[in-house]
Amino acid sequence: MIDPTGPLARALSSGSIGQLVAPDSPAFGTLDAAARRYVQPLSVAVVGRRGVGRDTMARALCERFGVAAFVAERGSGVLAGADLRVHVLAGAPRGADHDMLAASPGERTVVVLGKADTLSADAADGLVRVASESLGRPVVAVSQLSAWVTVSDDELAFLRTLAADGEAMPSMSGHFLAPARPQSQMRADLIRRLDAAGIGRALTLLAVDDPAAATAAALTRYLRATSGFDALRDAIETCMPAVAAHRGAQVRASLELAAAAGADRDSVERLLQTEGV
Ligand SMILES: Nc1nc2c(ncn2[C@@H]2O[C@H](COP(=O)(O)OP(=O)(O)OP(=O)(O)O)[C@@H](O)[C@H]2O)c(=O)[nH]1
Ligand SMILES: [Mg+2]
Repeated sequence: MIDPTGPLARALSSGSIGQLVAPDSPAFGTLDAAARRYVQPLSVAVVGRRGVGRDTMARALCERFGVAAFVAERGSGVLAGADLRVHVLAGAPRGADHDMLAASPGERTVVVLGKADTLSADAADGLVRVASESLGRPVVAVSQLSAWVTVSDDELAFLRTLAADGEAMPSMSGHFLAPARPQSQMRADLIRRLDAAGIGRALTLLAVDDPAAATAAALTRYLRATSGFDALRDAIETCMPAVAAHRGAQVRASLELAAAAGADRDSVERLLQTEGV
């Protein structure tokens, strides 16, 4: 670990190593690049099997937490550079999930059961238990779609008319979208943005005049608050010491590389010795 009170830590956290080595030092470029990487926002690689909601998850992580999240395919180069991995499951773990997680840095990986809004609370709890026992690690149930949804006034007004007509979400989305139904564009947009699960929950709230659906803003808040993203934030926080250690190790590797190449070796070796890098 880098001594958090030392000049190297201070230089890294300001993103500038100008106080540590002279600007004309041959090591300046390497160290400067390392310092810039050190202060970049958290980078999160979203991984998992096809169709589990990876793109939606990457977008949700960006929108909710302001991190740089992206989908990484198995074995891709960008995977190795990420600070953190979010592994998305859409049910009990399969062989491919076990394989991917076995090759994943355990302390910097968070496993989530995605699309939890499509499950009853009991079914989600049951799957979380099965998955975490099978993987031997915690699993957080989330809805990556609800996490960053915004319901508009028009959408709520439309949902209200459906609820007033006693329309519930049919078990098949196709029936909701049948050509004979009015407002086909609105219906298609709602399916895409809230999914059948979100529409169903909204209609259930509206049918009993629940204050959670009193306004579009209230319904937006309700869907986001029940997305499991607060628990996901906690799980990500738990990984932060390991992320800091990993970033520190990357800085050390750059310093060692610079010293080995003979670039301002004295200054670099002094940093390596005195900073506990
Ligand atoms: N109900 C619900 N649907 C979701 C959620 N997340 C994603 N989806 C839906 O699942 C489908 C696939 O989502 P994507 O984010 O494209 O999944 P992906 O893993 O990137 O898929 P591929 O790139 O095709 O492998 C889309 O129709 C999403 O709207 C969720 O949290 N809840
Ligand atoms: Mg995708």
